[in-house]
Amino acid sequence: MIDRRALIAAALAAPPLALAGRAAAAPVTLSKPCVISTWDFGVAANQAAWAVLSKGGSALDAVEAGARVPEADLKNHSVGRAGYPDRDGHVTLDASIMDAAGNCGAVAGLEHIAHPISVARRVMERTPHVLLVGDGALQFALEQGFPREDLLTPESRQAWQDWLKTAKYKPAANSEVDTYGKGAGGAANHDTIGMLALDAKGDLAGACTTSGMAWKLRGRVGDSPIVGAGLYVDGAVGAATSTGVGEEVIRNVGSFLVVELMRQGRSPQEACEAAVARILARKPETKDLQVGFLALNTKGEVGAWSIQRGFSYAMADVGKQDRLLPGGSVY
Ligand code: SD4
Repeated sequence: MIDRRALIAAALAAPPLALAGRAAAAPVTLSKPCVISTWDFGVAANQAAWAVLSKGGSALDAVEAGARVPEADLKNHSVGRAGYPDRDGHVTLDASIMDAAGNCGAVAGLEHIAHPISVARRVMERTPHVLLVGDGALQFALEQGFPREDLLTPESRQAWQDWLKTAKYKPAANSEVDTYGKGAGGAANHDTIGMLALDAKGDLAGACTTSGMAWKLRGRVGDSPIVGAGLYVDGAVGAATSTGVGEEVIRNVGSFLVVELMRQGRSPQEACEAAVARILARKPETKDLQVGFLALNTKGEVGAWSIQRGFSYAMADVGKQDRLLPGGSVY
């Protein structure tokens, strides 16, 4: 007799035919050291990370240096300064950082500090904790000497005021690309940079930083500062990061899932595809949203896959430092 539980388990494990997806770019293997990042603005971030890696620097230093680039970029309305605010006009930032040994630090709902990734690193290195939130994260950052600044630029304020006219909240897929470099009035309401690096010594590290969903409810925290959701690194296996609607990633502990699938023998590409399939299988409505995963293993093999077309990722190694590729997607 057929084991019903085994059948259900098999159905959940394998994506239905309809989810077979568009062809991914041919799997890429980078040489050590290397760095990969989400979205078009990952190219500039990778170049800063490459400056560290190419001199023999650590993956951890590289991802921090790289993540600081979009955090400071006024054209980027989804990371750091100039990020779009929450529903009430507050720019609140989420970030996490993790190394090969499992050390990690994160901040969530941090206001007034332009480089949350560096505050996350201080949480990792100078406190016994992993995650600081809100006013406590701000207090810690100020104590650590980070300057207090107003991060809401005139363009982002204008975009928020335009949004207030209708105040409809609906995450838009791929806003990271659509609104990059655009001024007020963009429909963007999510964005993130996730970066994964492998250094010359063979150590992995990752960083993830975002202003989260634009126009979010005050207090909303996405996947980016949640270790295991927006970012996960296991030095013996690989690293993964995510972008898109964080709620769906948190529900499925997405980056941890990708790393665990790699641990079980899947390639980074297969692991990203399986994690997206899991999200869709558990909640079919997510087909109208965007979630993307990026993964890198200890051999330098890369994976990238998303629900919707339009996800892009950037790569740098000794061969070329400004590669930008389309990620494969289910739809
Ligand atoms: C969040 N995952 O806060 C982030 C947003 C994002 O591309 O990645 N946008 O849910």
